[in-house]
Amino acid sequence: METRITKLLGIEYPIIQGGMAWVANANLSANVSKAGGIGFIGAANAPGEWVRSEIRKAREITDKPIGVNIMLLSQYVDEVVQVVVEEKVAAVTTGAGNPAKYMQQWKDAGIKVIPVVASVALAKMMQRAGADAVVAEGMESGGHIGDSTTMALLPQVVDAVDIPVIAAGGIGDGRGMAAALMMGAEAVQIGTRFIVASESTVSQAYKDRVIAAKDIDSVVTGRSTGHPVRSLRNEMTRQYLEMEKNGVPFEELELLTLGALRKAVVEGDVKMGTVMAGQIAGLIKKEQTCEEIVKELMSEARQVIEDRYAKFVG
Ligand code: TUI
Repeated sequence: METRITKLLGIEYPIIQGGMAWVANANLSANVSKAGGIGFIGAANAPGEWVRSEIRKAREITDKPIGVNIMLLSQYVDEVVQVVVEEKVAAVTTGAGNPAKYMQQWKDAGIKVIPVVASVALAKMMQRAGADAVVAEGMESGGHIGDSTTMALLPQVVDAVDIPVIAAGGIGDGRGMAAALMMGAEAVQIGTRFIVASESTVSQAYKDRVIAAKDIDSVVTGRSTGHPVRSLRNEMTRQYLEMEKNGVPFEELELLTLGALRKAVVEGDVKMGTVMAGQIAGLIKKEQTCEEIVKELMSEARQVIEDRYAKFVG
């Protein structure tokens, strides 16, 4: 399945792994790349040297292209920007902001730049700034989200820019992938399903919580702070939403979530930790290797495209 994205990145399948904070380390990302998609190490709030060390670990696992996702609100953003240039990673995705001021130095280093956007306005701005592609991410996604759904955002972004568009948010199987391709996406970004990959090193409790999730188990906290975050409902989100409803100040709300993602991912505290996951968690029923996930996405997508074509056209 060749698209402008597979050609841009030199990969076999149009599947990119979301650069999830604390989850997307060298082991996960390298194994997605090894399976023929492309993995992105999530730099999140980590220092530059951690990112460098993960890039090098990933390169010991695979010769295939590897990317880094840069979370633009990080206090270490400037050093991470520098590290990806020095290490000459294949591609960078960015989240939670506008990466325009870093774009030229990445392009000069031959790095493909793919900002994650949640609006048409930012997508157009990124095209003008020289982006190679954009990820259009709907609010079905886990973590920090925008306001539009993938179904509404994706075709609007596809119409607004000429560069290739990658669809994200709410895609967990080949049906979702096929639908995104039908709407003009040239690849999909998958996050939640890779959390439960065999090669994912998150706590077993975190994986179990994602696998147990029902369709309506995710909630959005932090709308009042301007940084809405989707995670699976638990005691922490119950307390947070209650405090938010009562107008508790931002600083106090922050205390509840400080270090809470680490608590869930590393320590397995899925009651008071933040269990970031997308709305598609309810669809995810078992742990599989990255290779099985990539292969299954591809075969299901091909199958439904063929079946629907036969049913409606052929
Ligand atoms: O960035 C993400 N997902 C994330 S980042 C993250 S770590 C974090 N945790 C708590 C608070 C904030 C961050 C966990 N998940 N996805 C990409 C994404 N970008 N979603 C939404 C946006 C976005 C939002 C506003 C991008 C740009 C923007 O405004 C740009 C501007 O400055 O105009």
